[in-house]
Amino acid sequence: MKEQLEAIRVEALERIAEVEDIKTLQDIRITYLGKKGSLTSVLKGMGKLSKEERPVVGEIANKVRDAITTSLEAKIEVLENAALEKQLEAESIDVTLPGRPVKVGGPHLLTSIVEEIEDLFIGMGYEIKEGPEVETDYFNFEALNLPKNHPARDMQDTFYITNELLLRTHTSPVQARTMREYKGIKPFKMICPGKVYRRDNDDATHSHQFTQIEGLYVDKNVRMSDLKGTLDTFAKKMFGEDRSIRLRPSFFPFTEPSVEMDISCKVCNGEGCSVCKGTGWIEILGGGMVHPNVLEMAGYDPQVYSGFAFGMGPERIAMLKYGVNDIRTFYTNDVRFLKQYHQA
Ligand code: 2NL
Repeated sequence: MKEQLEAIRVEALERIAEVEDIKTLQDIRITYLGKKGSLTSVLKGMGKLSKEERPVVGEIANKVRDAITTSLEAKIEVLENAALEKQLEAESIDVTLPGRPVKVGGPHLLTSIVEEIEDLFIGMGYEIKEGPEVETDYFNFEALNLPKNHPARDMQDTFYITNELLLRTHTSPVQARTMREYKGIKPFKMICPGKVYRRDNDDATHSHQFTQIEGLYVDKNVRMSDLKGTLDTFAKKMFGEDRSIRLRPSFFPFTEPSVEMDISCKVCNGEGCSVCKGTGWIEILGGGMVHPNVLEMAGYDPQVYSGFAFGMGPERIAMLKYGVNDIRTFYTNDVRFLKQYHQA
């Protein structure tokens, strides 16, 4: 039996030494140490030995088992290390290779312009307000001093959904809602950017959907000179400190008096050129003092409060600032157009 055990030891260690893969190593463990393994079956025959021989053979058997186990574990470590080395080798990367370019998107030109205008007015203490694009007849017209059958309603051809519901034709209803929210007592400054809709045939200067930004300041003692100063600051920040503005009388149903603002043409500096059509001035926006009827309908006492309001088209601003000559390019989204205006 001692010879048998010794033979197992020699054979097992030899095979372990030769083995090249972990799977075969597991098989070897089972062959010798498993439940039906050769060492195990030798040990099972120990019952037949004499009392004196048993502990001697038992000790040898334990040593053989320990030797095989130790050898197996050492070999497993060797093989595992080798496998890891091989994997690291296979997965190595060349960090000196140039990277693949990643395509980065950016804001749409109109988004950039709207955000620039927002930042500018936030800097002057204005809050940004938004409202629904599907509006009621009341907030879109009635509350803005445009009662039913008012001739000025014909000026804006409207997309009606029902008799009372429509796609807003301007962002003014957001302002009417804000005045109501502030219950005729709170002074405030706000601007409201957003999409508006008009029934129109699209061409280079008209679109049935476009964006508008309106501003409103309501407080005690708000005056025309406040409007002029605010718009002057806006024009200079937006188009350059060397621009000047002028106000011309105009008409809007929701303001009285109403004005239109021009900036001096930056192409000819007021001399007159094709961009300003020889006048030296370019029309930018409209505004005025909030009509007392509008204040009153919103709950502000026109004897105590006054306000100014203005409205502009970001498309027009962007077209003037960047020399875009067709409003439709904002919506057809040709990437060759859009790409030119990514400020990374
Ligand atoms: C333009 C002119 C304007 C307003 C908008 C307004 C709003 C309220 C009260 C009074 Cl709630 N006015 N908005 C006033 C004057 C002109 O827009 O040319 N927009 C593109």
